[in-house]
Amino acid sequence: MNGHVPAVVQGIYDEVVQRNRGETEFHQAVREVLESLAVVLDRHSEYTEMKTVQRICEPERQIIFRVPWQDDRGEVHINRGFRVEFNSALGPYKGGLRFHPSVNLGIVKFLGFEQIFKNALTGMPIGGGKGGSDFDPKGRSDAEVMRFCQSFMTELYRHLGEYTDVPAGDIGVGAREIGYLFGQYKRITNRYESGVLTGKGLGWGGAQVRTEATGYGAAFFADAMMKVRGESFDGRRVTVSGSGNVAVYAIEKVHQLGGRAVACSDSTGYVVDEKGIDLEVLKQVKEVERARIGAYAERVPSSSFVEGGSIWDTPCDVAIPSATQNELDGDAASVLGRNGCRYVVEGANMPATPEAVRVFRDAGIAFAPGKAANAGGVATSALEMQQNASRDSWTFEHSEARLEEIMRGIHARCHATAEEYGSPGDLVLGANVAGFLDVAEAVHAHGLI
Ligand code: NDP
Ligand code: 2IT
Repeated sequence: MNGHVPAVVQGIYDEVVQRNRGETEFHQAVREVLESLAVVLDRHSEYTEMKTVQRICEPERQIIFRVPWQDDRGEVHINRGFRVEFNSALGPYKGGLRFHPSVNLGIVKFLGFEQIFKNALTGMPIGGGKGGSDFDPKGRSDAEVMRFCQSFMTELYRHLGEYTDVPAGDIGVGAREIGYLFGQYKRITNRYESGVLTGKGLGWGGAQVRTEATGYGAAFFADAMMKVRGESFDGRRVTVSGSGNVAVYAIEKVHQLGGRAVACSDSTGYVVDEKGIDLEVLKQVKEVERARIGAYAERVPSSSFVEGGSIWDTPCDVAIPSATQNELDGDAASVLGRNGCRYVVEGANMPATPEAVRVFRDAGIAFAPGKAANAGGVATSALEMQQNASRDSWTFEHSEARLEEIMRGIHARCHATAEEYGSPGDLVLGANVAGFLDVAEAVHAHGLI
């Protein structure tokens, strides 16, 4: 572990590594939280006595299952499905499903662990969980994706329920997949249980602003960070990695708040457009055609495509990494700093490596961790559950106002908690401590379970 950490925290970390061999992303996520918790354990001996931290580090349930399906040519494929029901102290397990070839148990556990504290920060009654599969949706037809989703849900349904476990989207899972998953759940259970999945289509139980929520929320969070320093998005250059659900709507809100997003990416490379990314073209390329990012540059003369390479070489004032974990390392962080970047706001989950976060700290770059800055997605999922439970649907304006209020509230709480615990401006510590305190209090109240 880095920095000074008391023996008790080091011991908990060593045990997590020992019990979860090879799950490096999970170790990384646990370590980052534990490094913040020494100050809490100093004030709460009951959490040490009752091994509250150790219990939170151990998932309540981990489900791994076979997902067989047939492609359009009749070839049989076997994928692996996961659902880690991490913690239900604050509500039913809640968190997305990721379909990406890199998915393994360690990645699902890191995401589920982060989700516990993120969900607590939203102030909504939701526990933490995550799931997914190593299925690669790229290049697959709608019919193949549908058959995969049906096979996946044929096992997963028995573990779900609006009061038990409520999945949503993540990488590779959007409205199309949620539709197929919901259809199969309904068919097997013979129940129209709207609240069992979030991110549904607007015509059948989905909520306004859920599609936009994570990206909009990250931009609202960045705006709140700037306001504390007497600054704003006005005229600022912004780079946003990825060009999926989070990135597209982060860019949209950045533009609405007066900033100019000049670059975005996918796994093939990045585009730079000094005029500001044209969202109509980006949405057409990514949401409608599901094409590669190079297609943007073919259509927009003011832009250029850089194959491979690092989007973080593009000078900016604000960086919003919104693709995947560990996409921004220490070297990229140094380049950002040298080019004058002042704010880094995580739209993705854990996109900055620990080395990158250290570089930001040393360079005085304001940094927001994903569990705070990207909480707008799951918060709006909880609003979707609330609307489903009351058989109501809110307007776009009302839903967006709620989202903005929640994001500014999370920022204020992380900021205040960092001050209260002696690390002013450290939003990593503020988010970890504030989220942990809510979860730990509930865990403690429920007795030794
Ligand atoms: P999408 O599948 O919509 O988009 C993902 C984007 O990131 C794509 O542009 C993709 O490029 C790129 N990407 C993914 N994996 C890699 C990789 N290994 N290397 C390079 N690029 C990659 O996912 P989302 O936008 O929903 O999710 C993005 C991040 O935000 C994830 O970390 C997710 O956990 C997090 N998040 C998502 C929320 C949501 O509501 N959707 C809520 C909170 C966090 P390509 O298409 O080429 O693979
Ligand atoms: O990482 C996340 O917070 C998500 N993928 C969204 C989870 C949700 O349940 O809306």
